[in-house]
Amino acid sequence: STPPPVAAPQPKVPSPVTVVEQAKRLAAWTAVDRHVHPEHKVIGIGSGSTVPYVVERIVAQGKAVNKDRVFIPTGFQSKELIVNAKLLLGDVDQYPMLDVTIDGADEVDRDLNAIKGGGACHLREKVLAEAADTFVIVADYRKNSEVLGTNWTKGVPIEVAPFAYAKVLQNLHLIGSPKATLRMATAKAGPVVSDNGNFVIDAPFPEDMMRDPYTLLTRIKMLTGVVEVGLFCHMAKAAYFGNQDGSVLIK
Ligand code: ABF
Repeated sequence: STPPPVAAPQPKVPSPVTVVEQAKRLAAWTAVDRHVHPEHKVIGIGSGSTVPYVVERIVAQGKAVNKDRVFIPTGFQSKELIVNAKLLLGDVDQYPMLDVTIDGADEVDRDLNAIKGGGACHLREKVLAEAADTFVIVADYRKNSEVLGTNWTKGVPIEVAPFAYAKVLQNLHLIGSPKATLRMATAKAGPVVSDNGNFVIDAPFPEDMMRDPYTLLTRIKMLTGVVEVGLFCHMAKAAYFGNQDGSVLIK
């Protein structure tokens, strides 16, 4: 008797997670291909879940080019990434001038202003962004918007000196963020502590204030006790967003 027909293998329908991961990878690879050139010797590596794909693509450029480079991390996670990829680790106090920094973001607006700090690394991220000749953002399609605060609704991340947090919170309430709160790890574990030993406040502001992020940034930064604000204004040279359909949007 003839054996029953065997079903042909079906292409896997990608799960939403796979689509998002693929979008992150596309953005990261495209940004590395366009901005990390063989003559670049000091490279800033940001934080978050998109940045591993940046490192992956840099490693693919080969040992011959990478052996003469030094990589500066924005925090513990990126330090691990650099070390695990067997790339040379450096610090920004040794290398205060970077050729290029590539980092993720929580949201990017039409003028390339960004909210960063969802991972509580924005102080070091801002130092490396500012220190670089070229600062580039990589993200998936969910991070792209016209006005900050549209997709990222948790608020502006603000790193504060621990002993000043209550006063900063009070002042944030007064300047337009009545829902500003201290970021907690868990109720039991207490507040999130940054790599610099500081606390983080998340401060949502109304849309009219988010439409002028630079003015908002300067107002928040004036509050005593604020160490750094997760609003990156006029810093990025370009932003790359991986799309669901496999294309990349470049802003
Ligand atoms: C860092 O990682 C942060 O400033 C931002 O909070 C986050 C973005 O991460 P992901 O790539 O996981 O979206 O860059």
